[in-house]
Amino acid sequence: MATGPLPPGQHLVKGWPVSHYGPVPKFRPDRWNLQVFGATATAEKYTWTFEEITALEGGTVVTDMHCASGPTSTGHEFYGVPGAALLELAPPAPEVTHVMAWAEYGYSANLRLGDLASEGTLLATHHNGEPLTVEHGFPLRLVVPHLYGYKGPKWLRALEYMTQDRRGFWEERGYHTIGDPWTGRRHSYQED
Ligand SMILES: Nc1nc2c(c(=O)[nH]1)N[C@H]1C(S)=C(S)[C@@H](COP(=O)(O)O)O[C@H]1N2
Ligand SMILES: [Mo]
Repeated sequence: MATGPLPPGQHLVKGWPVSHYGPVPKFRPDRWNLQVFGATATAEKYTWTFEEITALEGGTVVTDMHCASGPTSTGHEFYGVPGAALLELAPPAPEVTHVMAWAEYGYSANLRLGDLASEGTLLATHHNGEPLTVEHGFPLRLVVPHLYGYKGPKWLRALEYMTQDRRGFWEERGYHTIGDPWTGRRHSYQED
């Protein structure tokens, strides 16, 4: 069952389909880190190991997931570090308006700063009480419940603070720079 009504143009699918572009990366704990770079308040770059990420206080969110190609899957409870908590640990400069979320192999998604700060946005390590499977983004994925799925990079590796908007992977390929399923902001031609 959906946790709420479906956004316009979406259809419900069973289970949790795997959807991404390119291969599934291998997790190498010794080489893995999460970085925050770009326009941080102190101009320094932040780095966490996976161990350090999992030691941070986590939160949960229950959400449906809306792929911009139509399918909506349901019954997702994610656990992980709230985006808002990360913003406190690595404060952005006052001029920051947008964030680029970077994944392995150069996948990226741009967000408004408010999307990252939003209640519900998580850097997720767990799904329905289990560690994420590798197909769904283990060790870390971004979950932005109020936006389309392409705004949530699996295999997240970095957040780049930006002082203006810049398009990510799907946003450069015809998808909306905001990517809000509830307000008809799916395709780039719908941008005003
Ligand atoms: N690294 C990476 N993350 C990605 C993608 C991708 O191609 N690469 N696809 C996005 C899209 S379009 C969707 S709909 C969701 C799908 O997540 P799922 O496979 O866990 O259902 O992942 C998003 N995260
Ligand atoms: Mo998608």
